[in-house]
Amino acid sequence: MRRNEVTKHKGASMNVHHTHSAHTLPHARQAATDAVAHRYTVSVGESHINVVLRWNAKDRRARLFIESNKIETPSRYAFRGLRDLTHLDLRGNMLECDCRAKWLMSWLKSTNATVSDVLCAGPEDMKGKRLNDLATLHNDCISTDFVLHQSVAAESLSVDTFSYKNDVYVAIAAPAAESCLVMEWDHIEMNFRTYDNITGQSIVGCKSVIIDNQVFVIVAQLFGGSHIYKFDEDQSKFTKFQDIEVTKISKPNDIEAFQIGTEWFFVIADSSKAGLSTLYKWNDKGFYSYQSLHEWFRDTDAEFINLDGKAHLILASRSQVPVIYQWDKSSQKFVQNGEIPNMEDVVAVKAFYIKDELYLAMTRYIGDSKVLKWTNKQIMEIQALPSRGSMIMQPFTFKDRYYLALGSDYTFSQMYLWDEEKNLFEKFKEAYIQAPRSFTVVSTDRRDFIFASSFKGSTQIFEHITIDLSL
Ligand SMILES: [Ca+2]
Repeated sequence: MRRNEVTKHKGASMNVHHTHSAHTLPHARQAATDAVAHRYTVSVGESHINVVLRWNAKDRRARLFIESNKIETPSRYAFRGLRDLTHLDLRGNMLECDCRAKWLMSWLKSTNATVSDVLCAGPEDMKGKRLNDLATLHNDCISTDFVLHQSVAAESLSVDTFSYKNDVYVAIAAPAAESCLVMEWDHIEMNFRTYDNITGQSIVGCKSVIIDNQVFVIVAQLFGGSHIYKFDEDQSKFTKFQDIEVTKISKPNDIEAFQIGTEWFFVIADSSKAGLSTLYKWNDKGFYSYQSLHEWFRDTDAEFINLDGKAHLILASRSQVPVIYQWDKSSQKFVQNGEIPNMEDVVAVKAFYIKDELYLAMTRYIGDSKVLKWTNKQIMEIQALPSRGSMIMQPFTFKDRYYLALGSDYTFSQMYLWDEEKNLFEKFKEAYIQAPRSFTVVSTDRRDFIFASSFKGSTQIFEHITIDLSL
């Protein structure tokens, strides 16, 4: 009697009863086809599975019939070793077409065997579909997570990143350490390591700008004025490049750097009653104050948006709703041309795109932070997210997934994930960060990180990882 691969399962934990074998087939038929059939009942717990394997030695064809059982999730090793399988009948089973069936979907595409209809019995949204026809299962059965990669023992406010000559750097404003901590990605250790320390006094912001292949870091301080440092390649460190004229700045809260046409600018948002948010312009020798914006408004954040080729600037403030400026080409200045109504007391504003549509994330310390959609000169509220002591709500994208990190000074910070069907952000994960002030995305060596700054603890670096749910 010929043995075949199925009998190898005899040693497994399944209880196999060999109920019929070759000699039970009519002699005439066996002679004609030189085929043998093995019929098994495989008992797995309370269930019994009927298996018939027909093997034809002449043409080396194997036909496997496991139809009309209650198979829900066949093992990915089920057909391993059955190289000569030419027919597979899986009809009448109770197949669960969840991620565990992904291998079967792929196998159906690659096998040369003739396979019966493989109908899904579940989950609910898959009922009645032919697995043979499907190309993907549940977002390709990929899930994601954020895991702690590294902690930096420094309290921090802003975090900014730049790349220079194939290396990736991060500039962290660390007020307690009195420095802009410059870190570099170490391609060998796979960690961020300290590269340089730009020392200062009460540093609240470190913003990098690369102009004509030169790296500058704008260092905003509460006391002692603000300065610009330049990367000195010979010394492999940053050296002071210029002092910024700050007569109108008294409490810098944010720095935003951007280009309009070929010209470089940065704006400092000033959050004191006595200060003025100020626009600075690059003139090939340095940055010089160019335009005063928004007097007496305790500004919290500036955001630059290039909308249909037109430069816009949004300034959020403690004392009124956010205002929108547009760049006026003839006067070469920003001109106020609108505001965002019903949005008092915004502490941070971030613009982001989801599939070419422009959105704004408006952070509020207490009450609801808001997601707004900006279409054809109209700004509409899309979603309200409860804020508990929130200083930052940061949109970001990894691997075509859109996230929103909403910080909290009182409780866990929330990571939200964009739901493409609902067109809303859904809760995704919580992370505990003491007094988060910024979330900054850094990608290097095909790895994605998010730096969570902390005003009262260590700066935490989370890595975005993907998980294959079909395994
Ligand atoms: Ca900003």
